[in-house]
Amino acid sequence: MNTQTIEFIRTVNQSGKRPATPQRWSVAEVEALFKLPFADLLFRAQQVHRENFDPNAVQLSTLLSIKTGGCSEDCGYCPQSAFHSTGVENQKMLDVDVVVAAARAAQQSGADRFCMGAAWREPSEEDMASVVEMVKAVRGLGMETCATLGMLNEKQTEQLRAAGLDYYNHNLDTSPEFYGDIISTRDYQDRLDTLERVRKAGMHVCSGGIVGMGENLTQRAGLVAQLANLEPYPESVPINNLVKVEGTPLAQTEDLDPLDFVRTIAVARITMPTARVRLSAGRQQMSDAIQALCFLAGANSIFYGEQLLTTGNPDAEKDRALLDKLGMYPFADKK
Ligand code: SAM
Ligand code: DTB
Ligand code: SF4
Repeated sequence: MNTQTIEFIRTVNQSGKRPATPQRWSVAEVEALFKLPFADLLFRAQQVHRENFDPNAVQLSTLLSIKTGGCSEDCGYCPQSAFHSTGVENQKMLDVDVVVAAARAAQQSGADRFCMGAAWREPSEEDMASVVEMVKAVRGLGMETCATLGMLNEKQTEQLRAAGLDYYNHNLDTSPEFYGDIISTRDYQDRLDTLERVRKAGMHVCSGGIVGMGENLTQRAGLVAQLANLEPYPESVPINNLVKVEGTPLAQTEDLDPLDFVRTIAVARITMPTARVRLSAGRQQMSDAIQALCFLAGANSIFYGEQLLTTGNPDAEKDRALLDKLGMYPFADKK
């Protein structure tokens, strides 16, 4: 690494706050962060984290699949794609009262954000009518609302905003260079366009990606650079570790070294200082020690509850025990 890059990294985000002129990150600079000695990387990430957040507080977000399976996209990682035989069935959309009951249960168990996910390329007009009702009802419980429904047009982003949707999740998933190896039914620009419409409508952006799909380091850095260079960068950044599902094209992918997953969290924290960085899919397969390192690296949000969309997640009791063991607590009950 040349001295200029090291100096650059050293001075990065010293002010700690979302800069007036957003920091632009080249892929090479992000890659240089990934290559720092582990202790230096974690130290810097922890510094940035402490400048911006209570380092012991974690946000708990519960996911619910409101429409499962049968998706017309061919995302290579996804058990819900109709292109893959994974045993996930094409189900109809849940009724509004079922969704509200699940949100209430999540709230009682300590979640403060509720995210509704649908296996759609994009919602239809009829779908939107139900989702709008769901968002209004969940908002009415006093929870933060999030939805992930695929691509949206301008009218749909406005409908969701008017219904009270706080966050829209739409992941870039990987770098532009690797994207074509994973998905062929939509392109990168489609994702960016939806994110722009979400912003324009005034909603918060939740966007991240998946690591462990066989991408190389430059491609992993490319994903983080794309996210960090969005203007402004997302308020919420889920970092998923690929959950390998039998029947998907990525089922046999080699495991990512868990320490490289931790590095990804740290680099996301350094490049997006004020974002909620979510330690997302893949926690069920992770040891407590790796999760603890992720928190040290700046993760401050998790999916909470025993199910992600179609795959498992640690159960709530286990997570509460882990947080207790680490002296951590939900954002909502700051000690
Ligand atoms: N269909 C919508 C879309 O793709 O935007 C919303 C639901 S989709 C399941 C939401 C996100 O889940 C994907 O963008 C991807 O990042 C993540 N995801 C899906 N399958 C995954 C897997 N096997 N492992 C990790 N993350 C996964
Ligand atoms: C995100 O980044 N990860 C969540 C949420 N946003 C929608 C989804 C993870 C899905 C993991 C595979 C499954 O359970 O189907
Ligand atoms: Fe469909 Fe979303 Fe799965 Fe892709 S990630 S196949 S768009 S549900």
